[in-house]
Amino acid sequence: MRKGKQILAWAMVLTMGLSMAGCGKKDPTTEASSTEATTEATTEATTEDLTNVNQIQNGDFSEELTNWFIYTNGGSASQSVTAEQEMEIKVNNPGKLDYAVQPYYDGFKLETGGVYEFSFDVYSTVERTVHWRLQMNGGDYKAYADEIITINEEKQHVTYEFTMEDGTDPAPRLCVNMGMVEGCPADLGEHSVYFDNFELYLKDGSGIVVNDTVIETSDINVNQIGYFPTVEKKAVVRSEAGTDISGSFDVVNVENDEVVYSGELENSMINEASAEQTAIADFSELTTPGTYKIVTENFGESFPFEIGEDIYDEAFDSVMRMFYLQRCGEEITDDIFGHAACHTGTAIIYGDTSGKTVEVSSGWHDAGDYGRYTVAGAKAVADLMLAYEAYGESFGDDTGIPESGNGVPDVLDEVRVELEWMLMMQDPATGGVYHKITCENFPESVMPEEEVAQLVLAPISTTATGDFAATMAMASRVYEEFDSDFATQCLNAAKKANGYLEVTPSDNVGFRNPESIVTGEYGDMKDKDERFWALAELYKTTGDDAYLTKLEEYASTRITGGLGWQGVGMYGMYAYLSSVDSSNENYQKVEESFFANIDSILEKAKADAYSVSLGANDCTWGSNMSVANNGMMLLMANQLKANEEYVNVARLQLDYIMGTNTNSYCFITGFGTLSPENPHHRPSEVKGTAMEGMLIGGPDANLEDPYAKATLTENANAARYVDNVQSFSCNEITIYWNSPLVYLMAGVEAE
Ligand code: 9MR
Ligand code: ZN
Repeated sequence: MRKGKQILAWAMVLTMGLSMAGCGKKDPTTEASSTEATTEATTEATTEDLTNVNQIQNGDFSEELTNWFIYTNGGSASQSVTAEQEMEIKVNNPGKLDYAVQPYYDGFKLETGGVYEFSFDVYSTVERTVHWRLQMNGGDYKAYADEIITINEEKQHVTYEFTMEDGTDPAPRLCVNMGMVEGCPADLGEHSVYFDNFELYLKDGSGIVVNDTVIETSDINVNQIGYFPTVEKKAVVRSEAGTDISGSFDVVNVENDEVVYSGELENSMINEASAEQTAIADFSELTTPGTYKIVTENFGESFPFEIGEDIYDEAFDSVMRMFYLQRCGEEITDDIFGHAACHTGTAIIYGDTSGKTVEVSSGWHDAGDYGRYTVAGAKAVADLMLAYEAYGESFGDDTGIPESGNGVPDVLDEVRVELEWMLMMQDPATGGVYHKITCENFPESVMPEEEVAQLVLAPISTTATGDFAATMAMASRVYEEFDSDFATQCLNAAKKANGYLEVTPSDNVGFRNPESIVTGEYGDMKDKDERFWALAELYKTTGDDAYLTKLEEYASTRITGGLGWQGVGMYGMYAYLSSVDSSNENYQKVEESFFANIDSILEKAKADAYSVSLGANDCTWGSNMSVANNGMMLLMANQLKANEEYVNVARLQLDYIMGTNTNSYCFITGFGTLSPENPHHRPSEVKGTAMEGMLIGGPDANLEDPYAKATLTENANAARYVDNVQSFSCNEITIYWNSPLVYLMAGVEAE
């Protein structure tokens, strides 16, 4: 309700100082400014006078529920605005957790050293406690200011003054825990709580510490890990759009400071995706192994990099080991990330009333969360198996996983962990495959064995079933030489899944999260590409004409989609082109679509100063996966029709991932001079250090989390990246982002 409409009877005024619990983590804001553009935005915002501005927009509910939302975790409640313009939270079931019911508001900031006053009005139909919090929105959710208060039928005005002491947070969350909060009556039944006039004022900004700790980026970006001796080598020099970049550059040996190569900066242009002036320093002619940096007179110097033969070995092992560390259901051995077996309980089936429970152990945790999702897992195993099929010599049996030394390449031991889980995801009765197994909600920042809520199998989907059939058929081919019984089991499972697809037409809606399940949806309305892929792999493995007939039917239509968890058309086309006879009726058509995608990748890479194949406006959630996928597709194209250009541009995609990008980041944790330190990855959050060898999602032009929205709006598309734990849309990791990286790294090394 708008202020002034009603005189409130203030029941109590609470003003307290605040002691902030030290958390041992770095100041999130000092980590936030990864580019110059971000730094400027932060400084500008800091100097703005906020003292007379209520930072809680629509805190009076005059615009209904605009900006207000509700989160539930085991509780249930409804949120509405009354005729008196108050927010009513009708709690039907307070659940068990204190945050089982939690209305919230995002979109304000708290600056270090600022003195704030927070206030609101509240009353309730029953006497109970609630816990309001101004908290970090992610990570360990630490409270910057919070209080448990007792409320009842009498309206009270809550006021709280505090000094922000623990680092600026540009995107905190205001929320009220309304579940089973400490001090609540045990028999808390259905009731309503009414809120109004939320206000947050900066009372005194004189003590605000302007953030001067910025991330050290570079204006000369290179592959921070390095280059093979005889490949194309390019650094990208940048400056403000419209300025001139010219002159010479030197390559300096960092061990003795000697200039080993000099050249001229070329191709000064405005690079659309990063909205900056760029030029190229080409030092391909330098082939002598060593450690170097690029030095210029006007644009500073680059981070160091190596030229050599074995430069990627360590990173490759680490990127592979990530899968071991993501394993579920078994004890993990590692100095830092070791843990007890997790998710060992049985699962219930969503919607099943018989009380049946199912054993669904093993597999890999998907990402920064501990869900296991079929379409995501299928993409990951497909990439790894394709990498093994194409570049088997890159994979040894001695990488230090428990199965090392068993005579089977470690990559296949690792993939089998996921395949064994996938086999348990198949409904034995119908052959259909459950879409995912997760708890209803994402867990807090805990180690996996501490996520002990009930596991639920989400409904069967045709996309999961199609991907399952395709990858099981692939597995049957790949494992035949090592374990023919297992290969047969995989093939039978693939056939059974395909049988399910035959009797289950597409509904053009696909999987949707049931209301009670809020974990990753991996929605996909189109399953034609999955069906096509399944048939193509079944045909490739068996050579059975029964599959070919149906496969050709699909092939005669337009197949779209890349190498994603959603669009899988390129996997299908690759399987088709590598197994069907080229004299077949639709071969040429499939070949044309496959290579049209390849040409488009080449074209985009050519247009971008960093040679990245994303396209100026096509930087989405997990953009680094798209880059790795594109590199992988080029190498797949090279497998079909050898072409040096494909291999070269694939390598340039790896250069981008390893540092030749506008953000100056090597996007693989633990490698390069500047790499992400605050991934949205629960084990890394718990241990306070980033697990190594994980490919981070990367810039997302669509700003899909509150932290990204608060800090990156001013940035160009390609620069919409921040190394912050709260930014799950930029800074998470997944198994299916690492997997195309494995293919890409194995491929550029082998070719
Ligand atoms: O990688 C997924 C990305 O393409 C989607 O845009 C996004 C939102 O639906 O979800 C991503 O997948 C997340 C999944 O839903 C849950 N586990 C973490 C995944 C990576 O962020
Ligand atoms: Zn687990």
